[in-house]
Amino acid sequence: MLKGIVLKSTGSWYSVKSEEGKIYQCRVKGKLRQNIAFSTNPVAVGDEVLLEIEDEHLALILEVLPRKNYIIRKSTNLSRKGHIIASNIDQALLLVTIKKPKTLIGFIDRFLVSAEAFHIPSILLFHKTDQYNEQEKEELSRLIKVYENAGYKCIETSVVSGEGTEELKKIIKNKISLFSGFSGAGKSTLTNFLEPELKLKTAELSVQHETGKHTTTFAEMFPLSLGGYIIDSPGIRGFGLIDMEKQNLSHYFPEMLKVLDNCRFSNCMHVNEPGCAIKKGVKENSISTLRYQSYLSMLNEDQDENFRSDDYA
Ligand SMILES: Nc1nc2c(ncn2[C@@H]2O[C@H](COP(=O)(O)OP(=O)(O)OP(=O)(O)O)[C@@H](O)[C@H]2O)c(=O)[nH]1
Ligand SMILES: [Mg+2]
Ligand SMILES: [Zn+2]
Repeated sequence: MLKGIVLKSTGSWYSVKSEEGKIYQCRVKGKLRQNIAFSTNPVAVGDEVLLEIEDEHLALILEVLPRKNYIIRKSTNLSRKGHIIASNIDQALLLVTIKKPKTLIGFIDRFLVSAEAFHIPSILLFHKTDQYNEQEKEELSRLIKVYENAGYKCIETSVVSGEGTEELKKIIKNKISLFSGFSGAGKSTLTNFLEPELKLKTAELSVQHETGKHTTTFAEMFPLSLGGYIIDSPGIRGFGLIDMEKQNLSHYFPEMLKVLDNCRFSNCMHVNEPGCAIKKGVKENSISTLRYQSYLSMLNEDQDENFRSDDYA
């Protein structure tokens, strides 16, 4: 039996690169489907799989090997199941733009919380820096401070000016990195910039709404000439958290995790309790109000609502 890694999934067909470096078009053996109950996709990009070779180009996926980690989001607001965006990744690179499109704070924080929960390091790419005027640049600086203060690495990038792209190359070299973010944030453009041969499809934003057109429809993993892989993925609109213990939510905010041992009550939810170290941090500005508000909104939403809350509709 041959081992391989899933490069692309289009629903029922998968492109898998075998250990020997050959690409096979694969289907899943029927039985596999019931094995993973919580996800709507039994096989995700980045999965390590066992193959049964059928001919030179075709194979069957017999088994998905245990995942080191994965990024999952709820498929619909009514579902308890989630869609695995990618697995076995070294880092998630989240593209953030404050206009064209406007990335919502609630989305950024839900994404980061989800990545923390699965121990995936996240880096924020504040992209399209060439498009901002002075006032927007100030707004951007304030936002960057919020996330640096929370403990995240932040890089300002642009494919127009080239800003940050050398630093980005150093970060992605020899790693498996997932590009995520709103539709139109520039994930495919940035992937093309890093690997021009790919010529991935990109599209201008819709003029009326300044939102993306969901150009990329399937996640796909691309080898980089400088070593490592990029996973380009479809733009996300809302990010629903999968079954998370509310009691543990603050553990997934690194700046809160650092101080929560100092709360007077060990079961403090950091809302109304006296002697709360997190609320003290917010008051003293060592914890950002924006982040704390995100925390509260995630805490108060029921699981079904939070898929919708970031939707543009
Ligand atoms: N000004 C500017 N525009 C950029 C930059 N990067 C990407 N864009 C533009 O942003 C638009 C959307 O880019 P895409 O790469 O298609 O965005 P995407 O994130 O892949 O979108 P989906 O596939 O829909 O999720 C295109 O018109 C790009 O030319 C940048 O650094 N600066
Ligand atoms: Mg795209
Ligand atoms: Zn507290």
